[in-house]
Amino acid sequence: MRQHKLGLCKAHFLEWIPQQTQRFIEKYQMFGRDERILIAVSGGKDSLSLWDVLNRLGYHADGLYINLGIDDGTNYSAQSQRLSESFAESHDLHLHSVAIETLEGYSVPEASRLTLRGKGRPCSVCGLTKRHIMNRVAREQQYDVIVTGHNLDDEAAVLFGNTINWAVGYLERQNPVLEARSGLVRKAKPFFRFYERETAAYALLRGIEYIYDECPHAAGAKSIYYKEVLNSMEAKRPGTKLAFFLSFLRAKESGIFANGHTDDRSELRNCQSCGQPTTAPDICAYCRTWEQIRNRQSRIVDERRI
Ligand code: Q46
Ligand code: ZN
Repeated sequence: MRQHKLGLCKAHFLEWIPQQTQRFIEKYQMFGRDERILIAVSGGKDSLSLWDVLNRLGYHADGLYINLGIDDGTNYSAQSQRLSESFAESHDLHLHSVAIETLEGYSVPEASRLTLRGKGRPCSVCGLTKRHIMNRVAREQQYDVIVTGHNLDDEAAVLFGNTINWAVGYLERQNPVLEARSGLVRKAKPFFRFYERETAAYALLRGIEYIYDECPHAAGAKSIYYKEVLNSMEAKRPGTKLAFFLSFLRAKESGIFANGHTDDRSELRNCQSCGQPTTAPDICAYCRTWEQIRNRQSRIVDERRI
C-alpha cells in the first residue's frame, strides 16, 4: 500500500482492515455497539467485505438486497442476489430482499425504457428507487442506521465530479455520516477511507465470493471516467486520492460552507402517498416517478387497442 508506505502479510492485513474500520466508526461517530444496523448489500466486494468486517467486530448488522431486475442478457441481478444470499446463509446473517418488479410492477430497465423511451441510462430511476427503499425498510424495521460499502475511490470520484462542476449543494452534503432528520434514517460509510484495491484484497483473502462484473449500465458513466483520471494521478503520486478527500473534509470542518448554501435544512414533509419524508409539497419524487411509469404503460396499452 504505497499510499500508506505500508506492506502487510495476509494475516496482518486481515487484522488491519477491521482495526481501521473500527477506528473510522469511532472517529466519525458513525454508530454504537448497541445500535441496529441495516447494510445495503449489492453482492459486490465492498458491501460483502463490510458486512464481514462488521460481523467480525461484533456489530448487529442485517443486510438489505434490492433486486433491480437488471438481467437483460447478463444475469447481473440474479447473480448478485445469489451471492448475497449465499454470504448471508454461510455466515448465519439475516438478509432482507426486496424486488422492484414485485413492488412496483416493473424492473428498473423496463421503468427507464418507459420514462426515457429507450434513451439514456436507468441510473436516475435506479438511484432514486434504491434510496427510497433503503430508508423505507430501515424505518419500518426500526434500524438506527443504514450503512453502505462506498470506498475511497467512489467518494473521491463523486467529490471530483462535484468540484469540477462547483456543485456546492452536493459538496456540502457529501459526508462519511449523514445525521438522521425528520424521518430520514442516519447513513454511514465505514469503508470511505479504504482504496478499492484494499477492499478487493480483503474480499479475496477472506475467500468471499462476490460479483466481479459492474452493473452493465455503468459503462460510459462519468464516475468511471473520473475514477480513471484520479487513478492516473494516483499512479504518479501515491496518496493523491486520500489527500484529496481528507483535505476536503478538513476544509469543511474549518467552515468553508459556513453560510449554508444547501437545501439540507429545507423542511421535510410526509409524502401524501407513501408517508416517506420529502421536500416536495405533496407527493415524493419516488411516488411521482413510479406513477408516471404506470401511466405511460397504460397509455401505450390504450394506443395499441386503438
Ligand atoms: S445506478 Fe446505474 Fe448503478 Fe443502478 S442502473 Fe446499474 S449503474 S446499479 S450503482
Ligand atoms: Zn411517496
